[in-house]
Amino acid sequence: MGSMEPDQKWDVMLVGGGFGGMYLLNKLRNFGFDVHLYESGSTFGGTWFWNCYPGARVDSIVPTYQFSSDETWDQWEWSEAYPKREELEAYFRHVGKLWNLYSNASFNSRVVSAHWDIEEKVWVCEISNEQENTTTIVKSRILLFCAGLSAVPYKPPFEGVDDFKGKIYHTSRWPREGVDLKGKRCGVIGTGATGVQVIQEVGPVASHLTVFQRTPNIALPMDQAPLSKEDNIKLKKDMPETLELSKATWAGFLYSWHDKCAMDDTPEERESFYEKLWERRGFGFWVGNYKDTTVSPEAAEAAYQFWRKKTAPMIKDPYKREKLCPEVAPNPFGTKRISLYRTYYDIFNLPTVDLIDVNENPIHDITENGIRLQDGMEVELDVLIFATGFDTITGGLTHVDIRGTDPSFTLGDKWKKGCQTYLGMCSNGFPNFFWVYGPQSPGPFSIGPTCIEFQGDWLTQLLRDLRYPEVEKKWREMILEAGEKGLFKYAKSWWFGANIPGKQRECYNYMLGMPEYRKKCGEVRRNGYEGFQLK
Ligand code: N01
Repeated sequence: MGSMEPDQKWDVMLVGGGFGGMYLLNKLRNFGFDVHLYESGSTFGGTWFWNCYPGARVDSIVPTYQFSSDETWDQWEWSEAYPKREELEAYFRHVGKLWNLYSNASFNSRVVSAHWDIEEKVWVCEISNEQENTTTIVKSRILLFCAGLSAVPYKPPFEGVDDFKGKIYHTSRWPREGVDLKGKRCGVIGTGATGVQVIQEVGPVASHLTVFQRTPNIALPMDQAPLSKEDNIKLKKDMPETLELSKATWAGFLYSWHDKCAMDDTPEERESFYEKLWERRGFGFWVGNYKDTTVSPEAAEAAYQFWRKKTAPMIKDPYKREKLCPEVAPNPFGTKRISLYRTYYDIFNLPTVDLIDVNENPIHDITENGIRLQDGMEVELDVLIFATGFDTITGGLTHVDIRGTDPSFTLGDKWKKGCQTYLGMCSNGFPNFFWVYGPQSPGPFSIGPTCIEFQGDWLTQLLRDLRYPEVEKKWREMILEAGEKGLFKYAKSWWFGANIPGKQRECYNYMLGMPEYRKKCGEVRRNGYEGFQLK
């Protein structure tokens, strides 16, 4: 156990400094909570801090992918419809300063355990600072995790990893100072959203790139566009409607499923509808498609074959074409995370880029020179990049030693046979413990900030509504502390309950004077009658 921060006990402790942590820190502090945020990275950003691989950029369009409160977007300009992570980091710095969040946040601080103290009714949390090699113990009445969906990278346990003489990087732990890949023989395992982005960047600079694909990505063209000053003015002008619309749509995008089923239209009508969607680019061909696209096998197949017809001609080599756009859909269209590409398919036309289907020829092991495949072929590499994703959704909670009222098991143990939550924000047996943008929430099926702000507002209201006993406790502590001062406590007076036999002897009065009392009551009123609730 590490050292205990003297008298450090928060009302609310936030874990994670991305959209969720920042939003809740600002919100809860404004409502008078004594709140502090712990982030394992060295600044705000969350997933955008950690995922600093080449080519990382958001694939949700910016009017929706940002905080909604006026002051945050009013003073900020985006340079592209889908900004790079560097721009997102600058945005988080802007909001961190604007909301003055830095003073209530500790960085390089990873929460490694959180145990509920049944006697004291607090969470006792161990925080590790890997840079300084220290651990600290902090207590908090409420624990609120904002670790997101992608906190814990996944690296498949290939044999021989330690033998490799070259460099190995996981995209989510990419060195912040960057890596020079020019002239290097690179291998990328994984073709998810991250794989697509990293392949687009590595392909043109590497002397050779080998992509190890298990499942082809059904990627759609990104409707990227530079945003001028005028575009930003228009975005701001439209913001109130944009926010209204994104609250009303299925995933928080600015479009929703079409109100028809695919087979309600004739083949010609369908073709013309698909063409229109395709022209718009972006995720429209997914979540703006016929409403039964992810429900009806015929609808999914029709969408897939249209996608294939558009995509296949981009790839010259017939082998790569069939691997990237197979005749038989790898999954029903739209049922696995679709990505947005800029140059992904063109990259495979470079003579220096190879594609290996690991279903056909699986990775056997990693050798000192590279990757050995099942058939004995060895792909020699200088750099091996794992774009193999995360222990997604639950990892951010289950990889922390979180123990509730029964200390014999962790939250991860509880969920081994299936995830159990209420409203996707809390789990029975773990009191005063919540999370946003996590298991059993709309998380991955929504634009991050849209879901986070809704859950953040809901939880803030819950904490405000339920904290009445806490304000009462604090008021009592303050009254008793003031009563201890001076000599009043020595007098046998009714002020201190001394006149009634058996009555509790304590201070029954506010002793700091009327001006202070007026000030305090004014403060409570200004904070929305903090601590009051009418039934
Ligand atoms: O991870 P993934 P990701 N052998 O799990 C493959 C968000 N995101 O980091 O598909 C060979 O999607 C695996 O193969 P398969 C977004 O929500 C957003 O790409 O399982 N291959 C897959 O191809 C996204 O969905 C943005 O068959 C192996 C890949 O590794 C989520 O993060 C950008 C393997 C992992 O893909 C995760 O995306 C990036 C093995 N043993 C990410 N094990 C933007 O906003 C795994 N794979 C842009």
